[in-house]
Amino acid sequence: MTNNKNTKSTLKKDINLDAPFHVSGRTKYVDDLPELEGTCFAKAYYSRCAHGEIKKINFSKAEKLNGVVKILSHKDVPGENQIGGIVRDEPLLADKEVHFYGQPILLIIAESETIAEKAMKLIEVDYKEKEIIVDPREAYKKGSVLSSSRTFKLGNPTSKFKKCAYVFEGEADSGGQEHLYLETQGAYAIPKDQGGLLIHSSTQGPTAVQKVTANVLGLNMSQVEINVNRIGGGFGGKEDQASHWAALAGFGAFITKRPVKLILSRHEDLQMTGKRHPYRSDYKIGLDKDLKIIAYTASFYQNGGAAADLSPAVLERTLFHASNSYFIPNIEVTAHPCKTNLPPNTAFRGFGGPQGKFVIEAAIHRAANELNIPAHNIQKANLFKNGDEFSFGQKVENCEATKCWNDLSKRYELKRLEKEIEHFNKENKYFKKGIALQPICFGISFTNTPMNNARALVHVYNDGSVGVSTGAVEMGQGVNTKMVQVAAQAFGLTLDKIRLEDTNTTRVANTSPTAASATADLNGKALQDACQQIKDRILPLAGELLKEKNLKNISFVDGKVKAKRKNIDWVDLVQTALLRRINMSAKGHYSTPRINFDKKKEKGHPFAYHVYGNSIFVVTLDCIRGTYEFEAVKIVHDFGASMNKAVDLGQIEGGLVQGMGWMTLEDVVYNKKGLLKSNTLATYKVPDVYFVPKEIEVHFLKTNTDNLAILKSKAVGEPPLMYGLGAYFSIINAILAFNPNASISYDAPITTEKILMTLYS
Ligand code: MTE
Ligand code: LUZ
Ligand code: MOS
Repeated sequence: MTNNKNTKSTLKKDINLDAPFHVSGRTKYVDDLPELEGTCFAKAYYSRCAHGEIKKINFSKAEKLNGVVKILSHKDVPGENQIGGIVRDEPLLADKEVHFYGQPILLIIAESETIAEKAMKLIEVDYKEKEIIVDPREAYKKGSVLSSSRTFKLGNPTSKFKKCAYVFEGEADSGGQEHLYLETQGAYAIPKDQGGLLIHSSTQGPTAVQKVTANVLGLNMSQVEINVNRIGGGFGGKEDQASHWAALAGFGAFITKRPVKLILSRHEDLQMTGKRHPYRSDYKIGLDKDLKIIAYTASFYQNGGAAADLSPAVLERTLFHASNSYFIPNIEVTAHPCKTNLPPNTAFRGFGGPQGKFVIEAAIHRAANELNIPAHNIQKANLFKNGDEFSFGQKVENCEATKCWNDLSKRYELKRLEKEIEHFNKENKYFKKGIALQPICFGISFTNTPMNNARALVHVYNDGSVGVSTGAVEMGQGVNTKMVQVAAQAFGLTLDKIRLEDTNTTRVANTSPTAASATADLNGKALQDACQQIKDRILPLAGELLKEKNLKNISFVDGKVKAKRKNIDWVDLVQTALLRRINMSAKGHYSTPRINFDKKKEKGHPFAYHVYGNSIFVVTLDCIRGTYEFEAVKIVHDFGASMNKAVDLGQIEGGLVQGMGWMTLEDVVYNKKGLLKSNTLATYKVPDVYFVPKEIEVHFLKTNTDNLAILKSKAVGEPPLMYGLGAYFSIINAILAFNPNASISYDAPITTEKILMTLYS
């Protein structure tokens, strides 16, 4: 996988070890696994009704089709017909009722995918339709919720509004977003002897898959092995929702005793799986005459879809990030998880954070527009400083918000840029430029404290090479490269000596999903622990061989083990150690220190640290056609001490563009019947090479603070997505330059149609 001749020549620090394999098509995904003899192919037959009672199912014709091996329903589930994680509210296969268009009802197992597809067309299901709800506000009004509402509060906003010089209130809505991982959901389940099961799954959460599969099959978790080589993107969509397909494949294999492969087509994946949660929200913001935000309240109506999935956790993060980068002394934010008849919405890069931030940014923009000042004057006046308090009680520490802001505005000459834009807008009637600044502040750690732990298994082999297993799943974010770097650094070896193994539940158990941007921190620190244990075991031997009494003087560098005067080859030390019967394998463990959260009080210190940054967006809008071009996005980002600039820069660029897409192009549209209308890439627009800003400049902020990040290299996966909000506000500002009286409705995405309507509103 990673240690291959082709990567040996490029053993620089700042590379992604996977890149040569990706670009030459040699990377293997689940569907690329060679098929074992006797492999069957499965398809899930899904509901064509968004809410209803199942009156009759007829699959007798399908069952008789030549090549159909078996058709299974909920009645055949040997264990519990239940896959819900946080709330037990989602069946593996629907029984009496269906709750969304796309919900699996039957599992068809056939000799080929084509036969399974043919069988699908012969199945008839009669439904008695019930009322369909697709809007979260309507759901909330009708008492249709997934779990309880939550409120975070600091100070007393209600009493403070009266004292504010300016108070504004309104609504702000943001839309869903399709993950569009390149590899669709899928799994390949293989029966093992003694009733065991091996499942190759495209998942971010191998342990979640193992748990769900064992539960539906009535097996012990120890009988179910999950293997993940890597996945072709997840973006949160496979944190929880890969389990459904793996459990179905496992179900098929368990019943037929044959290997079963289930891979969703793109169309099925789009219709059947959940997406980013759309939110509808109300806000009220109060400022004093110096533009300090004195009070803020917001209510969030989260469109959770038909089952809880990760919605309660996503909801929580919306509250954790409801004030973005700003200190608000009086704040009260409430979020409602609403149950609708859409596919269960799920984790998506940012995990509710972007939705929370959109509302405070809309509130600030609204205030700025009414006061006829740039929004960045308000943003800047309220940035977090050390010692401030978050609404949930954590104190602000090692805050880089102002540093990022000042560095950005100086480095990219904000004042000059504003003047240029003003000038351009005076000179041009039908082309207008808009500028927006977008700071970010994102908390690193699973907000559910117990999830912040990881383990790693390290073997040092006789030839001095090293095998590493962790709970981390590589999904394009470069975590494998980072793990290789950590092990190489610990032993003083070159990267080619380290092999990163598949992620497998029999080598590393009870793992948290690869999520919350914390994977490199958690697994990397567990890996460091394992390496240190091995080093501690061989240090006395090294001391003996090097004739060095003070073991602190011994270091592991450049393939050597060095003391002051003498050194030996790493390989020689390893071989001697093995002859002396020293254990050269170790299991490392890490659990994040200090963090805690009390859900009763809604107070605590949930995050190991925060990541900060700031960005400038400049867009040029064609006010006749409603089209636009992003001229430049410039960023100053707090990476801590980046351990791999290539990987980290890739995360910033990818996250940024994904966030911009969410705010502008990507419009997830369901009709009133719960059918997804934006169900192809012709009707669901995502950023392409023409959309990407002509210039993206990223400056690595110099910081030297201590933090809990791996090698002080801060988590980078999700934070940059939130820069994307700047795309929305820069377009709005260009619209306002054309029509200062335009009526702004703060409902993202701002598609070209909406731009035109707003320009002439
Ligand atoms: N980058 C790529 N290329 N593909 C992905 O699927 N997922 C994102 C981010 N970057 C993703 C990605 C999400 S949602 C998260 S939480 C982090 O990567 C997870 O990985 P990390 O914890 O190693 O940052
Ligand atoms: N998943 C999760 C996440 O279970 N808890 C989190 O806090 C989180 N944050 C971001 C992304 N996924
Ligand atoms: Mo990312 S939303 O934590 O998978």
